[in-house]
Amino acid sequence: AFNTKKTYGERIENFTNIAARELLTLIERKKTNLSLALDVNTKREFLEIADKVGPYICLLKTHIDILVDFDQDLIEQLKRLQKKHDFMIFEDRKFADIGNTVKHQYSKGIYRIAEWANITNAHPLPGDGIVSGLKEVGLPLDRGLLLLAEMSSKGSLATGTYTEAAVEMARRHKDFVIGFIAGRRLVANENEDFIVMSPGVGLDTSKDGLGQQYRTPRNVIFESNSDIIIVGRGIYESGKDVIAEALRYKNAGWNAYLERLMN
Ligand code: 5FU
Repeated sequence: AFNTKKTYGERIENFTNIAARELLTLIERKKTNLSLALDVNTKREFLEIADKVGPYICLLKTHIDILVDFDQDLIEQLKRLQKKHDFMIFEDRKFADIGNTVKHQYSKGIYRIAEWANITNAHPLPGDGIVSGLKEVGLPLDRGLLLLAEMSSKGSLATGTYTEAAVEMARRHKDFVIGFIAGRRLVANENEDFIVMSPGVGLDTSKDGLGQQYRTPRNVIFESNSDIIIVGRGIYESGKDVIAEALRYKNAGWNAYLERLMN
C-alpha cells in the first residue's frame, strides 16, 4: 500500500525527474502543499495576487491564454516573483493532440510554455505519442508532465479503465511523467511513486454552477492521499481577503498532511 507515513522530503529519492525532485524539496522547505490556480484576466490582477499569495504556495498554476494583455513582460515579472517567493510554475495547458503538434504548442507560439513552466499537463486521450512529443521538448529543460487521469467536473469521462490506462501510460514514461491530476492516490504500490495534484478544492462551497465540484483539503489530502491541493476562486473570489484565505488553505492542506503522517 502507499506509505502514508512518508514525508514529502523522504519521497524525493523516488524520482529521477528534476522538476519532481525540486517540487518535493520546495514543499518540504516551505511547508505548503497549496497550489494557487490564478485564473484572472489582466496582468495587473495576476501579478498583484501572485505577489500576495506567493509566500504561501509551492506551485502557481496558470492558464496563460486567458490573459487579455499577455506580453513577454508578464513572463519576466512572473519569473521575478517566482524568485522572490520561491514557488514553481505549472501551466495547466491540458495538451490533447498528436505528438508532433503538441511539441510545437509547448515550445512555440506566443506563449513558449516550455521556456517558463516547470510543469505542464496533458490528456492521455491521443495515446503515448503525446507524452513522447512533449518529452522531446521538456526533458532537456528539466520539465515535468502530469497526466489528467481524472477531472473534478461533474460527468467527467475520465474514469475507470481510462484512468487505469493513464496510470499505465505514466509508468511507461517515468523519466518525464511525474504524476497525475486526480482526486485521489491512484497507485498504492510501495515501490513506485507519483505526485498527485487535486483541483476542485474549496472550504465554503460544493459547486460552481458550471460543473465544478468541490471537496475540502482534508477530503483530498487526508482521506484520498493526494499530495497537492489546487485552489482558485476559494482564495481570490471578489470580496475575499486574499492573504487570509491563502493562509487558511495553506494551513488546512498542511494539517491534513500532518494528520495523515500521524494516523
Ligand atoms: F484538470 C482540472 C480539473 O479536473 N478540474 C479543475 O478545476 C483542472 N481544473 C482547474 O483547476 C481549472 O481549470 C481551474 O484553473 C482550477 C480550479 O479553479 P477553482 O476556481 O478552484 O474552481
